Amino acid sequence: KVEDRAASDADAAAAIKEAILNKLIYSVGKSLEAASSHDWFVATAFVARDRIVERWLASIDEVNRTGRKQVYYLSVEFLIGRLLFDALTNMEMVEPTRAALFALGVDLDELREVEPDAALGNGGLGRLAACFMESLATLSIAAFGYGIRYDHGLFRQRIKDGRQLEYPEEWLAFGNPWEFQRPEVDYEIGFGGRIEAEHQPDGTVKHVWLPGETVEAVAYDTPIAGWRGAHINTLRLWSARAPDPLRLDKFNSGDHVGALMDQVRAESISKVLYPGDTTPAGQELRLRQEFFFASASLQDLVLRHLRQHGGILSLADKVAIQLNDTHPAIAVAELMRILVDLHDVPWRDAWAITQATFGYTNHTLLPEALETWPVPLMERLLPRHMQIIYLINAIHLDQASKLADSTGERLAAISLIDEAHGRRVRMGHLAFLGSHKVNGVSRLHSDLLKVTVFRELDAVLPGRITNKTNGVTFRRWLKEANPGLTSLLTEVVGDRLLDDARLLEKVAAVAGDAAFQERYAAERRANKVALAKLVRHRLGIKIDPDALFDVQIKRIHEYKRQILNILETIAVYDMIRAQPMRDWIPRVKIFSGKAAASYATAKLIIQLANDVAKIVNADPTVRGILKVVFLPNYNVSLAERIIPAADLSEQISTAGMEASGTGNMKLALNGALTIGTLDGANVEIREKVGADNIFIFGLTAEEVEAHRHRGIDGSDAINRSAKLAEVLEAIASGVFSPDEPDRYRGLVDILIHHDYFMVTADFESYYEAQRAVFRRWRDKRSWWRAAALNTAHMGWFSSDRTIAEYAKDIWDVPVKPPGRG
Ligand code: 26M
Repeated sequence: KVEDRAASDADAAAAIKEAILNKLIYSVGKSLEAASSHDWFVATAFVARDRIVERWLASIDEVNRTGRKQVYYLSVEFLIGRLLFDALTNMEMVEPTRAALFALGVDLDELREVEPDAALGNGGLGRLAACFMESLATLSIAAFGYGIRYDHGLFRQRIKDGRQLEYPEEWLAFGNPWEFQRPEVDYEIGFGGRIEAEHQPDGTVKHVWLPGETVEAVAYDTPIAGWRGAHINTLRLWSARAPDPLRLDKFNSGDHVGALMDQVRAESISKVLYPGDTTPAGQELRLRQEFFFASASLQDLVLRHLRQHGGILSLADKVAIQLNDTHPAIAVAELMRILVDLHDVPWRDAWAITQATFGYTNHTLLPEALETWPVPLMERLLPRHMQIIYLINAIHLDQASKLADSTGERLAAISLIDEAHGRRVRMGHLAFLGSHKVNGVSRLHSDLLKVTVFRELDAVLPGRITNKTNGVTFRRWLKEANPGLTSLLTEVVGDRLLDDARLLEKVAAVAGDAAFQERYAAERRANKVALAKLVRHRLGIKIDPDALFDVQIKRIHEYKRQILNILETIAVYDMIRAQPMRDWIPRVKIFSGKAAASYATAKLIIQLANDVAKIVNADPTVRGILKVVFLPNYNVSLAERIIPAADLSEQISTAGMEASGTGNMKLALNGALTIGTLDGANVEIREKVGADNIFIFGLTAEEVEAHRHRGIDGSDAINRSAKLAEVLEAIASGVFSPDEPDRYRGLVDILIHHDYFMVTADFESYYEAQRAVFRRWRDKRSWWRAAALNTAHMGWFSSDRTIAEYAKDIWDVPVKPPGRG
């Protein structure tokens, strides 16, 4: 048996080696001698892609033959990262490919680093979409992801003199081996123009939209392989083109720039990802992006449905469309236009089909992040959609006004038009009305939806709001990121670990076992050594792999409270300076994350972290007991390096403000203990891992609300905490910015007088929780037991579980779990 296995592995490696050489020569056009790392990467990617394509075509064929229901996931962001190891892992090709390349004198792990990240997303929302695509394929659900093929993904971050600088991102500079351009799949997307009303003989009116401008959407397809390659789905991203790219008349008359104007205007739509993750951009171009991809996607799926099933009236039986936040919410009006204007479906039937087809996922409660568009802008850019929205609203308000307890105030709150801020269309309300199910992304968040943004809509349309707690794909975030730990876990739970993540529960039985703990800790240490090497290489900072790695990695935001973490860092720094010879426990504070370019306070927080790092790391009295590291340019690939090496996971948002979090899940899965508030999915993580194996502190969501009612002045909390007062005084007086002592005055003033995010209110309890972390860390047996129990109990947070719930409760499609054979 063992010999058979070895022989077939050798055969597999030999076949892959031949295939790679073939690709290198005939598809890349390079000789063995001339090939660069990138050439080898492309050749290897092509070999993996070939295997995927075979199954892809089979999957498409199967779906067509059976005519089963299709899921469409509409997302303006897909934060994919690299794809090579996703492809190799899920096609079960990693080891033979490694051997094949080795025989050619090439190191697979070196090739891995050559691939640029596809960073077509800002943070959690975009990464969730990428995890979902993988789980959809893993569960053999027939699904498409629809999004935008941005020429430039999220900006590249550099830190200069402690400050963030943004540079354009160039993921397509060397081509993209994973995608297939489909020039024949293109749709016209209209903007502006006017409506013609044609009176029909039967007394009805037919509306014809005559756009003043059109842009073309061209499809680019990337196959997404599920675990063990059983099913392959398509990620279809749209790129914008001008219908008439060159105005020859202008060119010939010498106006060379004017000749290209239309092209530039059209192509600007898919040029760049908007970099704000919670502050709506509010510009016309953003609305154009949203309509562009929503319309192209709907045209595409309606055409597919008509080809497969003949008539439009069966749409809701065969199609489920999930709106990833409100960014594609205009699709509700666009589907109504397609049904009513283009297919003559009566309004009432069209509305029933629309509602039965759409589901809407909300990802944030932050008021400033809820999308609204000015009515005049909508009227100018999408005049027919604006009419449709008015009609949806009129019927909706009419129905609601007949309810017994209807008041003017209630009607104003549920209206699609916000009249209080200069007439704006509420996209969240449109998505809510147009969907049969609306979900939040953690239990707490879904509960809060019902008492905050959608309070009145929930009263009028009860039962529509449900919960779908987020999850992450364990193929990427366990196996690919942490292969050593995964092997150890597989020994314990068996090799069906990635088929059924709940098998991880078996790890609980050995979590207290000394021999197991030793091996678990050894895997973790190897990851820490690797991260230490990366930090040394990139920043020239030496960190001790035996120190506690305390990690906060996420977008920089006031509500995520990186500043609370920095305040505690400074408090510890002060203590070490006061008593340098005590037996301090070495600790490394690791920060990584980007700030929206326009978010001045977030950028100042980055600078503060870097300034504190500079002072602390250079202080001889600290002697390396405390190190502070800010790793620039946080992205998916860097996350894959940091997460397996983290001991402590900082999830310290103001309670009630982080919808879910997903980094929290990846970190706990890989054995970091969480220090966190009762916010987002932390609440459910505590339930699963047990209150003894997580460090919870701070105000609850309810208490935050009550506290805010009493006022948001921080002075009282500061007066009660000498430590906090001392830290704030140090920052404000320029201890960390000697070159510009007033640099952080404004930041400190916010905390003293306008502490909306409750940093001062939570400081003491956070500080105490950190001390509890240290006490636990001193008892290594207890620490590793808790870490192993975190891994053991995180199985529920697999995105396979999340997607299975969507399939059952929202989409009504069957799932087929993966498995051998
Ligand atoms: C809007 C307009 C213009 C430009 C950008 C945006 C925009 C982009 C992303 C607004 C919000 C965006 O994302 C919100 C988000 O990422 N929410 C996060 O979703 C995760 C997945 O559900 C949760 O885990 C996080 O808690 C939540 O913050």
